[in-house]
Amino acid sequence: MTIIDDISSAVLRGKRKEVAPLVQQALDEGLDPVAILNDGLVPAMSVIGEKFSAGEAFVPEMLVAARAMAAGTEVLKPHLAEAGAEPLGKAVIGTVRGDMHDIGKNLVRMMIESKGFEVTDLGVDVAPEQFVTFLQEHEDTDIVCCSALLTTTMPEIGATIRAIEEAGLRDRVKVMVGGAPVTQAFADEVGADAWTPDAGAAAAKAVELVRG
Ligand code: B1M
Repeated sequence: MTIIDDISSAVLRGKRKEVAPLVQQALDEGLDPVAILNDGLVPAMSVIGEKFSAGEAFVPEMLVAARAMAAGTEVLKPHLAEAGAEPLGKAVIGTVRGDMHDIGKNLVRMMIESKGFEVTDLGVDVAPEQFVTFLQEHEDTDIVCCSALLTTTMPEIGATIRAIEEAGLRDRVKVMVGGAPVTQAFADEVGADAWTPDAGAAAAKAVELVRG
């Protein structure tokens, strides 16, 4: 068993108190923070999701695994940030209305921050009007990021984009979308500027969007 396996196993078992020291140990051993994230923490959540689909795990197990993962990402956070990066732009992020999943959204936030963006996190269950109000109050926002994890909440991405259009703000901002069920085809359908499959790609795309 490698330390990466130990990290995955601890997340899967929902052992929050084991995860943080293991992640710290992996960092101390010189492992790449992005590898710890992508090879240790993230795959464990996929396994718990498959187990949930198969009826072998239930909401409480998903919840404790999510908390364990959050303990690990907290330790990683400062290491994912590039020291001294110049502010590149401003973004606002949220998980759409009706959706409480925030792990992926938090990773996207962290990775975009690590590129030097100032990111305001509106949290989960964010209504289209909340995004609009934020944009009205923060005219210098460059990018709106919407995350959705449920097929039932994906349409809220479209509703958010429509609300931004109706408020006359659409030409002022770029809209990025993502989350497990969200696809490029869906992004095209709802008129988003960009879809990316993961947090790393989202950060790279954010840079590309502000650099034009
Ligand atoms: Co939920 N859940 N869940 N859940 N949950 C899923 C999403 C599900 C696929 C599980 C399954 O059935 N296999 C399923 C959805 C099915 C569907 O819609 N077709 C599901 C369900 C059904 C539910 C409930 C309805 C269960 C119930 O109550 N009966 C319920 C809904 C609650 C609600 O939101 N209203 C529910 C609740 C929960 C918990 C609260 C227990 C917990 C969330 C805790 C939390 O987030 N704080 C939870 C969890 C943990 C999961 C799974 C297991 C893991 C999600 C996760 O964190 N993945 C998930 C199964 C799965 O995804 N395999 C599941 C790890 C994370 C790093 O990945 O979020 O995909 P992800 O983010 C990625 C990319 O998608 C992307 O980058 C991230 C990192 O690289 N990305 C973006 C995300 N946002 C992006 C935005 C971008 C770009 C990329 O641009 C802006």
